[in-house]
Amino acid sequence: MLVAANGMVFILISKRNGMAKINTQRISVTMNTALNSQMTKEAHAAQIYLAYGAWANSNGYEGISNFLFRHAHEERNHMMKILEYILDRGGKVTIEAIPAAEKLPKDIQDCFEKVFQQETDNTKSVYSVVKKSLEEEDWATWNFMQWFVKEQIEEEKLAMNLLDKVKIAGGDEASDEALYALDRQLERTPDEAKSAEDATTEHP
Ligand code: OFO
Repeated sequence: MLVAANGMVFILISKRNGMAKINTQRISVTMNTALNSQMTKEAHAAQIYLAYGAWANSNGYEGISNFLFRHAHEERNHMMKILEYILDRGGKVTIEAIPAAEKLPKDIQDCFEKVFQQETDNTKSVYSVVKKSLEEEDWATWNFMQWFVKEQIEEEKLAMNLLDKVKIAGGDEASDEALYALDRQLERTPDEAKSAEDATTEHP
C-alpha cells in the first residue's frame, strides 16, 4: 500500500490471478481514525445523556429526564451520520467500547453544568477533525464536518439555555416548587435550539 506523508492512501493497483484491484478508500488512514473516534465520542455523548436522564428520573424529575433521553437519541443519530460517512468514503468502521459517564450529577444545577461541559468538549473534538481535514485538503470531509460545526452552535446554545433556566429558578437555592415548574417546562422543550442563521427581525 502506498501511504503519503500526510496519511492519504494512494490508489493501489495490485495484480493477483491477473485481476487488477483498485483501492477505493477516499479518506486517509489518519482521517479514518479521527472520524471513527469522533463517531465513538458521539456514542459516548448518548451514553452520558442516558445516564443523566436515568439519574433525573430516579430523583423525581421526569420532564428533565424525558428531555435528556430525547437528547441521547439525537447523539446516536450524530454517531450514525459519521458511521455512514466513513462507509460512503470507502473507509473502515470500528465499533469500539463506549465508556460510562464519569460521574453522575449531584443536583440539577450540576447536571446542566455537566451537560454544558460535555458539549464544549465535543465542540473541541469536532474542531480538531475539521482542522485535520483542512491540513489534508480533504474538502469532502471538511464539507461534511460543517454540519457538525453548526450543530454544536445549537447544542451549546441549548446547554446555555438550561443553565439560564436553572439560574432563574434559583440555582443552588432553587425551591422545590421552582424545580417542579422547571421540570414541567423541560418536558415540552424542543431539543433543537433555534440558530442565529434562522433568525429574522420579525422572528428573532
Ligand atoms: Fe453530538 O452533539 Fe452534543 O455532543
